[in-house]
Amino acid sequence: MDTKDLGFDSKLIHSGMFDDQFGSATVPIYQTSTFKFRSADHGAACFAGDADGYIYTRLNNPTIDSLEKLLADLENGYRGIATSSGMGAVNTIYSALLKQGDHMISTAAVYGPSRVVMEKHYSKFGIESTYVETNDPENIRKAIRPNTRMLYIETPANPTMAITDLEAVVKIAREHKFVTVADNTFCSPYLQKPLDYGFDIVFHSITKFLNGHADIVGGIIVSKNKVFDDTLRPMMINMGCNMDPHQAYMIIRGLKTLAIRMDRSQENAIQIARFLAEHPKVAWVKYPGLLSHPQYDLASKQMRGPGAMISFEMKGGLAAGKTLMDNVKLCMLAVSLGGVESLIQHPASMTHSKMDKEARERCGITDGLVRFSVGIEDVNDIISDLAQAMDKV
Ligand code: LCS
Repeated sequence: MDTKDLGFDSKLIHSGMFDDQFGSATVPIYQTSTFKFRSADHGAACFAGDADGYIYTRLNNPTIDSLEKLLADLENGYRGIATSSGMGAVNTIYSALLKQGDHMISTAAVYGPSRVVMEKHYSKFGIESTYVETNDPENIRKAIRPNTRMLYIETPANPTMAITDLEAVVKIAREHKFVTVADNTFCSPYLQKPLDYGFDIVFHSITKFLNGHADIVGGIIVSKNKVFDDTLRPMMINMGCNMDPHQAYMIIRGLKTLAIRMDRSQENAIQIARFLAEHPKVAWVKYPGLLSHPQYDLASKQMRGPGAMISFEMKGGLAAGKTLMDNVKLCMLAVSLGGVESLIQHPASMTHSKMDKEARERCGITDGLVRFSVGIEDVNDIISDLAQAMDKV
């Protein structure tokens, strides 16, 4: 069945499926490291790319293929490349598309390790990078150098919730002919599809909303065309950051409920954001579904909904934030995000602690910032939990 024209929710159930010999209603788990060739000629043809056939799971595997096709359908792309983690996806992209002497422009408040690995490790190979507030496209123009080859954005950014205008930045990148990459982890393709705006590559930490159950670490890259896929895939294979087939199965299973999970966590998030915005101990709330978000209109234009991630600043700064986190009971004090369970964390001491304080504050990650990933629990229970923890502050 051609699934390309199905509605998004139908794709979640049917894309990537294939008929096995027993008529399995789910994608079977091919838990094997290697595949038998029918003959020497068949093996040779598989290696030459002239025969349908699998070789070795680091290169390809039917269960992983199924996930890759499913994500390509969801993102309206050419093909997916599954990786062992979101950082596996980040490193595949950096390594495959940048070379010595190249320069990359990126969102200032990008996920900490995506920046750290570039500044600490890729710099050793002569790759330069500049971090700007990409929520103002003019900052990108100002950062362009003759050797700029890539624009790498995260929107909404983790954890400032700053939004980058997909249409506007693609226009700049096209004028200057650099590759565009979007980290779509905070939205999932249910809420936002960067390839539809002309981006070349979109990727996710699959660990988050896509898998949705806090039990897998993984990543996925989707390219808009074969040329990018042909450049990225050998890098993933040769770096060895492939996914395991059992993980791929679990993610396919989790993806079936993506739409209903996103809808419920987003409904909860809207109510929680309003509760926080009115709370006397909260200095401000950044949530794309609140009119107070400086880019509310842009978010409404390019995102199908405001999502389930909220950032807020406690009036008492670091101490107040820590007291809040020490007192939540239902909401888990844990990093990661995008699961069915509500997770709360403190970026300055956790996800972004490896950034120096000055750079962190320059991109809006203040000491009192709290990041909240809203789950699908009963919203009244979440609000009661936050309220009792706020009382302790
Ligand atoms: N991109 C974003 C936006 C992320 O939030 C993360 C992980 C990654 C990439 C990397 O993915 P991973 O390798 O972990 O699958 N974010 C985390 C966070 O906010 N807390 O813990 C991990």
